Amino acid sequence: MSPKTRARLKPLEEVDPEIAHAIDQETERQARTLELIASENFVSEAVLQAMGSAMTNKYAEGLPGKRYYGGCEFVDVAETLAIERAKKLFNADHVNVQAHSGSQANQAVYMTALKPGETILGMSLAHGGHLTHGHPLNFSGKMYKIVSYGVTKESETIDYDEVGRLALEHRPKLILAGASAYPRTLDFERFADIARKCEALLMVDMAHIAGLVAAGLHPSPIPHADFVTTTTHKTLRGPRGGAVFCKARYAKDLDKTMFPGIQGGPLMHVIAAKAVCFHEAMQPEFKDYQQQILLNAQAVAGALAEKGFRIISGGTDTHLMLVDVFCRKVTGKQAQESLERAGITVNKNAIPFDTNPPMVASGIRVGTPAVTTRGMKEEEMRLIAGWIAEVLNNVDNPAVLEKVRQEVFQLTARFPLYENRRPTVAQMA
Ligand code: DSN
Repeated sequence: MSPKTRARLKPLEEVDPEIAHAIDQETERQARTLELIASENFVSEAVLQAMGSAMTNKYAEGLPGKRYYGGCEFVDVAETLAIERAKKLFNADHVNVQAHSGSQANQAVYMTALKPGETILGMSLAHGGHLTHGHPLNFSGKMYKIVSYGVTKESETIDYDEVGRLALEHRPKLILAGASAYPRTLDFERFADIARKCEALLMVDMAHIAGLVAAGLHPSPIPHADFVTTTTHKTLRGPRGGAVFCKARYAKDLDKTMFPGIQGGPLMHVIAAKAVCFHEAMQPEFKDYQQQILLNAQAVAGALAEKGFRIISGGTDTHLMLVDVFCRKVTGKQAQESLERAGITVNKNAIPFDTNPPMVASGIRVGTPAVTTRGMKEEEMRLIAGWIAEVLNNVDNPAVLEKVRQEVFQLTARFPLYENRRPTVAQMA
C-alpha cells in the first residue's frame, strides 16, 4: 500500500484530533444530559452507519433509473428502497425523498403549487408555526403573501372557525397546517373541508408528528392533503433530512421542482439512512416506542402541572408540551439556561399571547422522543419533572443546579447511548 493510500485510511483522531475531540465531547454530552428538545432524537447505529458510508461520495442528480451521472446502480437501490418504504409506511401515492431538510421540503411545495406573491394561510409563528410558514425574514415571508391563524385565548387550541373565516376572506392559494410548538391533535379533515370551501390547496407540514403518524397514533394527513412535508429526524428518528409526499397528479411537477428547481445532487448517504429509518418505522417495536413517547409526555405534563406550572392548552396529545414558566416569575431564557446548567436540555419558546419578546419568551418547549429512545418510562419522567421544577424554583442557586446535574448524571448512566461507538472522553482521560 502506498504511503498516500495509508494516509487516507488513518482514523479520524489521527487525521484531525480537534474534530475527533469535538465529536467525542458531543457524544459524551448527549450521553450525560437529558435531551428534552422536542425536535431532537437519537438515531440507531444502523442509521449512523448508513450516513457515514461511501454513498456520500456519489453524485446522482435525477431520479432512480434516470440520472445525469454514471455509476448510479447502487445508490439507485438505496433511493428506490427509500421511496417504496416511505410510500408504504404512510400509504402515499408519491414521495420525493431528496429534500435536504424540512425547510427545502416546504420550499419545494411552495414552488410547485404557488407563484411568487400568492397567498398562504398558515399558523402564526407566535402561536406555534414554523419559520418557513411565513416569517418575514424567511424566504416564505419574502416571496409569498402570508396570512396567519392562531389559537384561541381561552382554550389555546387552534381556532378552526377563524381559519375558515380567514380562508373565505383572503382566498389563499394554499392552506398550511402543521406546527413546531403545538401540543394538540391537528384536525386534518377540518382543514381539508375549509380548503375545499375556498378552493385552496392543502399542505400539511407533519415534521414534528411524523413518527406518531407512521405508528397510527396521530391521524394521518395523507388522505386529506395535496402535499405533505416532513423531516426524517424528530419523532421519526431517522437522519436529518426531509421528504415530500403528494397526490399522484402533482408528482411530476414536484420532482421537477426538487431537481433541478431548488436542489442539485441529492445526499445519497442520507437517502440510504432515510431508507433505514423507514424500515425501522415499519417494525412493531416502533409503535411501542411512539406509544411510550405519548405516555412519557403525559407523565411529564401531569407532574409539572401538579408542581404548579401552567401547561399551555392544559396538556398534550403529542410528544411535546409548552410550559408557561413566566407564571412562576422565570423567563423562558432563564429557564433554558439554568436547566442546561443542571444537565437538562430544552428550548425557550414563546407561548400564545406572550408578553415577552421571542428571545426572552415566557415558556419552554419540552419533548419526550429522545429520552424515550433511551428506554426511559413514566417513573423516570416523574423524576425529571421534579428536577425541572426544582431548578426553575432555584434558578439562582448554583448548589441546587449542581445537585440536580449529579442526579441527572446518575440517571443517564443507567440508560446508556451508543455503547459501541468511539471511546468517550471520560474513557480516554
Ligand atoms: N427547528 C425545528 C424545531 O425545533 O421544531 C423545526 O424545524
